[in-house]
Amino acid sequence: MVNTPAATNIRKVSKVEGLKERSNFLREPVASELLLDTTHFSEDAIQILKFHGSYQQDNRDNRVRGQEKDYQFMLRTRSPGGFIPPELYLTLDRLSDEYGNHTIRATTRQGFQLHGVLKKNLKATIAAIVRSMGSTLGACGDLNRNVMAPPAPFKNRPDYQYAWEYADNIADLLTPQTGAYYEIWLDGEKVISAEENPEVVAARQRNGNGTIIHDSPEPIYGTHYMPRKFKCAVTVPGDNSVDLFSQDVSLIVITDQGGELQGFNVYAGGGLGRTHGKEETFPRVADALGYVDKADIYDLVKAIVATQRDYGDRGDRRHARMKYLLEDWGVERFRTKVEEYLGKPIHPMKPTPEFQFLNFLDWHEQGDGKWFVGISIENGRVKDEGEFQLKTALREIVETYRLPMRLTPSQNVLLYDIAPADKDAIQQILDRCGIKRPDQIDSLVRDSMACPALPTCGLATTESERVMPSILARIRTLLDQVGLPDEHFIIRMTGCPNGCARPYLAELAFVGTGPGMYQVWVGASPNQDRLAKVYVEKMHVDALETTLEPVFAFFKNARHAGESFGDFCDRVSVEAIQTFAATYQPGDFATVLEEPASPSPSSTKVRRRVTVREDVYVLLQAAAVKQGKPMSHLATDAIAAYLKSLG
Ligand code: SRM
Ligand code: SF4
Repeated sequence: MVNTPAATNIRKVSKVEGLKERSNFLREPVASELLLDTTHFSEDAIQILKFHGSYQQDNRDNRVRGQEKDYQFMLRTRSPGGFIPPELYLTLDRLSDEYGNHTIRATTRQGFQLHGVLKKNLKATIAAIVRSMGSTLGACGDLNRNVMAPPAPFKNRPDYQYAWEYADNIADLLTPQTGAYYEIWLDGEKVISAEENPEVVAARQRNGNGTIIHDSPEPIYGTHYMPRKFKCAVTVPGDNSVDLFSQDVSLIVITDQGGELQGFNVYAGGGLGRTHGKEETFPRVADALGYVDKADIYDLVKAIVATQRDYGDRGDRRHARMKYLLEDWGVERFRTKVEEYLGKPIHPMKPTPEFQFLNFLDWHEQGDGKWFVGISIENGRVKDEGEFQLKTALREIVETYRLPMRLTPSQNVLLYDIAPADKDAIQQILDRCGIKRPDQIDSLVRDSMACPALPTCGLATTESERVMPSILARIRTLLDQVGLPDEHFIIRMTGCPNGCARPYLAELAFVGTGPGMYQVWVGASPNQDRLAKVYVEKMHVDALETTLEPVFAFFKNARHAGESFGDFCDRVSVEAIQTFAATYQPGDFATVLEEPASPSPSSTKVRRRVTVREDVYVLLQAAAVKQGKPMSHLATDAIAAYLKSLG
């Protein structure tokens, strides 16, 4: 039995710990304040309201000095694996018009958000979601958040089936057990959407060496819930559509040759949030923890939760995510503690293929004769605007064909279970409503993400979603000018350093630092298994072209054949790019460029520029790609050899 540190670990606890303790398991002060005829909740109630899946916000575009803020609420669904039944989608669509801002937003964790709901309409909105087989319970707050899983509805892939099944089960295992949610929003009526798996029910009660808090309405969480938000994903070998290295816990389904589930590889301690200027906060990729048999998976998850619950930092919320426990302890000590709660050793990881970024867009046969279609949604915003009528299209399709959907971790939507006979009609609706097919969308746009930021997010320091389209268009123009047409890489943007669009795992990212200002990050891998690094601390949005032109010119000049932008930046190093940019003159991309990162053996410190004719440049470029050498090396060697031949 693990000797839990409950009292010893809690030195001076943060204010939120007291609020959780006094909330009577998430009831107060929300329940009382909801009855008041006010536009907003108190600061204390706001913290507890988050556990119910709602954030108090104000429309920051409408702030007027001396006047009350334009208070409104954001609601977020808890949708494991991004599953949205047709009834729920149609309800969300209706609610967004009746009570919200007429848009629905697919999030980076496979949920939907409504924005702009007034306090007086909160109860009706949440009740309608729950009655349509949805939930917002635990979508925010210090507990397990929406569990992610690959969205592709492959019916002939047992590994994918297991990933969804276990995403659902882990979500159920870690759902808060308090009756507060149903009491407050549904007057006590407990609406059950699906029977819980009996194994999950049994696992929740089972006491593995101190994982359970006895006689508590919350056997897994206890009175104080988690020290901070907690995020899990379940995926299959090779599929990194869930950004598994950014999660507190990621489970990888391991099957035998016959497709039978054997167990799970487990990664732990990922997380992205940070604060500018505070070096002690940082993004972190998850460590490999080990492999467990399928029979132990729920106890393993409980053991990890108990470790973070009992040893996570409850004094400083900036240091409270589980990634800091992993960082401070090291993975060995963390694993030993988890094994104590589990009561048995964790085995070495099973070998798996490399993980890849997958977006599942466009039409695919799903393995049982039916089809799914992946629709790219710019920054996840489902709306009707001008000729672009996505909200209308989705409503019409779901209403007519009663199709379920899965939201993707890249803010997109997959409609599935489409009968072959309905395919053409559905594509016609999409075409009529101006919805572009994935190959008609610039690939930079298609695979990019931006967080909502202004005007709804209270933590935004600058724009994100609203400026991303113009930023991507400018980057495309620049790439064309530099001579990198059709180049594709992953670009993400956030309005502050919290990392909601997972920028630190993008090949190129912009992280808001203040009005119109961004930190620029480069060098994460195209498959999101390596973190990016800061290239420029502060870039004004107007300086986008002057900041990126040298980087793209260097990339064009010195990349290896087929090398992606992120891999290139990582290989040559941020410092080398900075050195290169320091002497770069605008327009230099049309000349033979120097490469300070890896000088040829014969080079000296003094470097000079030589301009060549365009046709020679094109030949040089082709030869450089073929030989996998920087053009500067090739040109130097060729000129040296020629001059030598002259005697
Ligand atoms: Fe986030 C806070 C939006 C995914 C890290 N996030 C917020 C809030 C609620 C702002 C607030 O606290 O007042 C944002 C609401 C904006 C709005 O107007 O809607 C917000 N986060 C989002 C969403 C909607 C962004 C999106 O573009 O889709 C995502 C909702 C996901 C969901 O369905 O649950 C969202 N947030 C993420 C992710 C990515 C992920 O989970 O895969 C991260 C980074 C991963 C991680 O957690 O480490 C993320 N959000 C944060 C943080 C920093 C946490 C930290 O460890 O420091 C905050 C601030 C906080 O918690 O104090 C935050
Ligand atoms: Fe808000 Fe920052 Fe998250 Fe963007 S990254 S939604 S600005 S908290």
